[in-house]
Formats: sequence, C-alpha cells, structure tokens
Amino acid sequence: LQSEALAALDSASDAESFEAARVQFAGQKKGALRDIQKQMGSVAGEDRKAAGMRLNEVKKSIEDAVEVAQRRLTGKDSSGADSMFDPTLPGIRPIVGHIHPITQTITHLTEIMGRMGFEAAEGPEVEDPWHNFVALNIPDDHPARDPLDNFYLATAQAAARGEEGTRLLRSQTSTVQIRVMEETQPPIRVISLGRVYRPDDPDATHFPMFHQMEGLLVDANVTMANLKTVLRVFAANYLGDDVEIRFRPSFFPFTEPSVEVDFLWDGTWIEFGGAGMVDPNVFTAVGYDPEKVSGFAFGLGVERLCMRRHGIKDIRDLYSGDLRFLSQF
Ligand code: FA5
Repeated sequence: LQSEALAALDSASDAESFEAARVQFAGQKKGALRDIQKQMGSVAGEDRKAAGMRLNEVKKSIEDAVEVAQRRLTGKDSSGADSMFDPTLPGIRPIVGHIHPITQTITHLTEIMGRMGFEAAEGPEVEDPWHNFVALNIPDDHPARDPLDNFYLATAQAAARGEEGTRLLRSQTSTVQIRVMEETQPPIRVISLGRVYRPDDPDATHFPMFHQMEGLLVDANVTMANLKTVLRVFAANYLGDDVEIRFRPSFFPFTEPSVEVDFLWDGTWIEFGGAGMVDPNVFTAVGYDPEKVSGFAFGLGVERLCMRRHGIKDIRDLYSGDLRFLSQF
C-alpha cells in the first residue's frame, strides 16, 4: 500500500489526479489507511504494538507525500503559506511618489524669505474684482480687466459690465497684498506664494496656470534701495552669488515707480518678475494714510525661478505629468 500510495502521489500531475490519490489513500472517510486503521482491533494482542507502529510509519510517509505533492502543484503548503517566498532575496522596491519640483521650490523660497523676516500669507484663488483690480488701482475701463485676459467665472459680458458678484481666478498674487493690508496695520513684511491663472498660450516660458511669489514690505521711510537690496539678496541666495540680474523701468498701476526684474540665462535676459514702490492710491484703498507709510512690493514667477535654478528649458515639462521628467527632482 505504501509504495502504491507514494507512487500515485508522486506522479500526480494536476489538481485532479492529486485529489484522487489523496482521497484513495489518505481520505478521512474511505481512504485505504483509514480501512487498515479500522482493522487494527482484530490484530492479536501480542502483534498489536508492532502493527500499530508500522501503521503509524506508513501513515506518516503518506501524509508527507501528500504535503510534498500539494506544494509541488500549488506552490503553497497546507497552511496556505507561499513556499516560494525566500526572505533572503533582495526585495522589490515599491514605487514611492515624491514632492513636485514646484512645491519643493515654494518651500525653498519661503525659507529664504523667512530668513529675511518675511512671513507667509495666503489668499483665495477665486477672487473678486475689488482685490484683483480696483484696490490695486486698476480702474473699470483698464485693459488688464479684459475678459480675454482673465478667467472670469461669471459670463464675460457680465464681467465686462462690472456686475455685482463677478468672480475670477486671480491673475496675480498682488491680491494678497490688499487682503493683508485690509486686516493688518503696518509695519508689514509678508510673502505670498500661490497659483495664478491667465489665458496665455503655452510656450517655453508661459503656462495658463503658474505660481507667483508676492512680497510686500510696509513701514515708515521704505525706499527703492531697500527693494533692490532684498531682491538682490534673494536672487543670490536662490540662484547663486554669480547670478546677473537687472532692473528695467516699467509700469504697474499699483506701484510707482515700477521696475521689471530680469536674470541672465544662456546669454538672454529672462524676466522673472515685476516690482516697485506701493502706489499711494493702493494705501488709500486699504485705509492707510499714504503720507505716513511707504512700502515696496514685488511679484516673481516661481516656475521661471525653478527653471533657471534647475536648468529646465520648457515650463510645459513641469506640468506634463511625465514621471521620467519629474522623478529627476
Ligand atoms: C505681475 O503679475 C505683477 N503683479 C507683479 C508685481 C507685483 C509688480 C508687485 C509690482 C508689484 P507680471 O504680469 O509681469 O506682473 O508677472 C510677473 C511674473 O510672472 C513675470 O515676470 C513672469 O516671471 C511670471 N509670468 C507671467 N505670466 C506667466 C505665464 N503665463 N507663465 C509663467 N510665468 C508667468
């Protein structure tokens, strides 16, 4: 019986033949072993001990063969554990996500400005015309309010008519300047980093959604020299001591005088932000006395800073969602 059982189990090539052999020899109800066990009662007293030992031997070897055959056919032992698992082999590293380069940049910029005493402030991405335009000295008929240059959430016609309740996706973080000044008295020293939206056609340096870092400092006797110092120290910290930057005279409705700030990259001047001294009309709009306070503000493109630091040539790569690109940062 033993050799017959072992041969049958050993040659079982699929689940069916294995199960048939298992039931035939080791089945609990009608198996051959069970039959022999039942007959043990009729063995004469002096032979019973030897017969019992022999039976146990055979039983054990058949049960072992069942186990071996099962493992061979399923890769699992009778407890269901995977016998193919080898804990000494090196593991497969799971794919873990990481922080997006722009988020990393935001953390880095916040840290640099924090060292210069600027605290982070936040404002909503869905704004009203008061914070995005009016308080920033951008009157109703100003071209910057054109529905073609903004993402209005109401209809373009309603926005053009300046109707109550109009909302838009903010086109600049300068909105946060207004919100901070409405709620706080000077001295003020804040930055605000966040998303802004413009219907610009995407190219290597433009994207319809991008980030800005706004800075605002209000105190007594603030000068343009203070502004230039802060921007130069910032640029040297983030881009390196050898970075070349320049200030060009410019115009923004909410600053006077205004400048555009560029850095040199591969022989080309790239604009990375606008800045200037806060316009007296802005101070009046938030309830400050322009005779008593002065201040500077700036708004820098976060993507362009990140691109310059990491040598990224096309802003669209940052938002393609391509992990081969993103996982390099
Ligand atoms: C402004 O948005 C002003 N609010 C900046 C400012 C703040 C001036 C405070 C004075 C005082 P501007 O439209 O130039 O300015 O945008 C600022 C920067 O945002 C640009 O220099 C550029 O770096 C970045 N930027 C503008 N449009 C895009 C775009 N479509 N994609 C990526 N970056 C952009």
